Amino acid sequence: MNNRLMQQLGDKIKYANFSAEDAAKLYLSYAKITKNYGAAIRAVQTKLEILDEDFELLHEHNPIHHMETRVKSIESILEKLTRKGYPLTGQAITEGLTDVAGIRVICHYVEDIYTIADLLKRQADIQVVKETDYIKHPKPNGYRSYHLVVKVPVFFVDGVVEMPVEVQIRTMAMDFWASLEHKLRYKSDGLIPKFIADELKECSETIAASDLKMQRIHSFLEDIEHNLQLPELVDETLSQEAEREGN
Ligand code: 0O2
Repeated sequence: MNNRLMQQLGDKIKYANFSAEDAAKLYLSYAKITKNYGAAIRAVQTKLEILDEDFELLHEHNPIHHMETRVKSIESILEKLTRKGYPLTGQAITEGLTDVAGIRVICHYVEDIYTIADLLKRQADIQVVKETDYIKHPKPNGYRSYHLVVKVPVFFVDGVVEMPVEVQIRTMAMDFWASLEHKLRYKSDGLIPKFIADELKECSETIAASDLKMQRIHSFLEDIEHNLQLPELVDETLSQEAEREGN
């Protein structure tokens, strides 16, 4: 039985002092973890979908382009527990990690990120555990995103549990950058050559500048729509803006 479970956990898990019995226990915990954290993801995702729909009705604009969700893989959980010096147990996962459940919210514009974050944070049953603004304060490598860890109540058969969910909110452009950087880091075992790292950083800055320009154009178009001005005026003002910026 234990050997079969060990096999199911896969060859990737090669930790010293990790017995077949530990593996079997963890495997059983992981099945429950997948179910419970999956439920927490659905609870937060539904909130976000409702906010997006309601915002669209009120403002004729969907702040959310799309969402991606995942329960952290068992390999990734074991790697993180080991890195943090926690025991490889189900209890350590639920008590020590806050990113087992993850939702990535991809927005159209930078302003949408803050709109969605604020609307989620102000909900009475949402408890903000951690908030990091990597947009106002990008990481040294150029990573930009808005991170929230929230706790949401999930009603199980045995009672209610406040479950943590990590919500990463970013624009499509920021997501494009982060995906490539993640892939590069993964392929190069974390050691990205300096010239590539420099180029990535430059790309991140270009992307941030483009995000701001797109935001300005979008806000401008919204103003026009609300003020019902003539299309010729739109062209004129857009070209004036471009001239001012030397494009
Ligand atoms: P995965 O596979 O995406 O889940 P910790 O979570 O304890 O390591 P902290 O400070 O809470 O530390 O984490 P932070 O900085 O908020 O980052 C958590 C997640 O954000 C990461 O999860 C990544 O998904 C993403 N992230 C953070 N920094 C970068 C970065 O420089 N590049 C990219 N592409 N993504 C980043 P994991 O667990 O690393 O990976």
